[in-house]
Amino acid sequence: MPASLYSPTPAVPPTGAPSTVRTAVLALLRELGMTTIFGNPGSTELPMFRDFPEDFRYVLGLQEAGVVGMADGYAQATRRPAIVNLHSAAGVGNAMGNIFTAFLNRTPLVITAGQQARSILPFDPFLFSAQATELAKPYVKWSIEPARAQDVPQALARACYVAMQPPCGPVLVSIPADDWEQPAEPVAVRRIGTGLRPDPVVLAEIGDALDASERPAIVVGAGVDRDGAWDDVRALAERHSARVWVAPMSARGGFAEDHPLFAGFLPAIRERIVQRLGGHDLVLALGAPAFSYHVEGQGPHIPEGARLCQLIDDAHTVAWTPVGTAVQCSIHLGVRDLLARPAPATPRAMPARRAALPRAEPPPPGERMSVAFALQTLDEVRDPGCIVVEEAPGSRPVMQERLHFTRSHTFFTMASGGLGWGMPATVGVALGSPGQRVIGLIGDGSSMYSIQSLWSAAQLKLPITFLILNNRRYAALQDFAPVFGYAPGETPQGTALPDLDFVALARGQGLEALRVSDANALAGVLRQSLQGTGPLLVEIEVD
Ligand SMILES: Cc1ncc(C[n+]2csc(CCOP(=O)(O)OP(=O)(O)O)c2C)c(N)n1
Ligand SMILES: [Mg+2]
Repeated sequence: MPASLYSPTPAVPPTGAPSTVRTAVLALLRELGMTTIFGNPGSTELPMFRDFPEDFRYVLGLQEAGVVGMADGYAQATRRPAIVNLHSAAGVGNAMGNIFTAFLNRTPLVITAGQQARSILPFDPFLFSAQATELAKPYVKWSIEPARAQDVPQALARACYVAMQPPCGPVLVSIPADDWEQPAEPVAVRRIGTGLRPDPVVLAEIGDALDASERPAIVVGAGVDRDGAWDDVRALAERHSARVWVAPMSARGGFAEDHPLFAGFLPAIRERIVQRLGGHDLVLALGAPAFSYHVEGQGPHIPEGARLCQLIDDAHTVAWTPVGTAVQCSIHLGVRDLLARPAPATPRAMPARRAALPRAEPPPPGERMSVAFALQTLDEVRDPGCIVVEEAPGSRPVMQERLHFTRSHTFFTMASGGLGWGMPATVGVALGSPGQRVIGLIGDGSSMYSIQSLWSAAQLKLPITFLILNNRRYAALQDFAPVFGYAPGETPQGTALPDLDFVALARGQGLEALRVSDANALAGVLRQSLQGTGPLLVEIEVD
């Protein structure tokens, strides 16, 4: 179940002091449990943080992409909304890629952006934001620059409730610098329901279709894990002997990969999805778009003769899904409703288990190890309870074969495809998961989009193992080249990444670091790197 977010206690200012925008906002955030503020400050934010209360924590990111990425990871790990503070148009601009990602991740983020003082706004002042509420659109669910200073606390409360309504996502409040000292009434925290029960008539149709199906498949998306529906989905799959696929580009796991019903991962290519789902007469998509495509495709979206049914919390996705029956709902509530129906009288036969993969071999002497070997080794040495945050696009298909996730809340990546999220998200997930080791599994190219996150990890002394898969290139783009008509062996421009020294980059930001090139040494290095209490970086030289 998602955490219940709101207590019905009114927020009150410190006794005796006049209530200002600042005291009302801080009291509101305190009541909402949002006392960790992710930010990168500028002059317009300095008034916000005067007399910063001791029970609040400011988490500094050295570039705004990292600030939002950290907040995203933290919100996902804690299952609560996170608050972000950015500096004016420049800060929001730097953050935009990860705001886009938070929008697609469905992460509830309340972003405050500093604005110049109201009295000088008519004169296009230095570091103002011309159209502050438009800047982050369309990747915020709601944005506002309140008409009056005294409306700021109320706007923040509303922003928080909007962020938490399914589908969750980022919202933005632009706050002029001179507002903070102005008088404002405290805002009482309200109790807000955030679950969506499915339309019972459509749910019954979907349940009937599932009961009538001879060979059902379930496709799980990030919505399953996000919504705390992992165990219910397993129960549903077992009841119906349904094979379970992970949706294309899913940002979270949704089903134990060692379960006999686990079927594998769907690629983001229409024809291949249809081919892999071939033989199923019903496809039940849970918390997943059906489907996310990465390249053009032709023909049907599902196998001929099959029916698509979908449970998803997003009305837009319901609307664009090209075929079948869909119902908007919270996944845990929808799946519970399916489970509340009587089980089929005669259980279906269990489908065949998927074949095991041959082991990846170490490289011949003098050659770099394969990603398959590196990730197989990681799979063998890490505790399955360890959390992995991944952003290594070219290695993703190999990871899906070699690194197995079997528990809820242990795998995070981004839904958007926008690089620069993984490094800071690793930091945010670790900050939001006390007592757990977090692995950041990041490509050499991806890590460089927000490499400053290493500094935040070092300052916060978080138990993170950054594993940089250094193949000295943008492999994903090189692998993709033939799809776009490149001749075999032709290398696309701008895809070679020579001379990056990740050990030096880490040490320069206060992190311990080491490089491993010897496949025989890898297991020992990894084992060691997963112990201890602080962060460290291991650069793995891969092919
Ligand atoms: C913000 C952003 N810029 C560029 C891209 C295009 N892109 C997709 S994958 C990729 C390469 C990533 O390289 P790396 O992290 O080294 O992983 P590898 O492909 O080598 O496994 C690039 C540049 C993107 N997805 N997002
Ligand atoms: Mg690379």
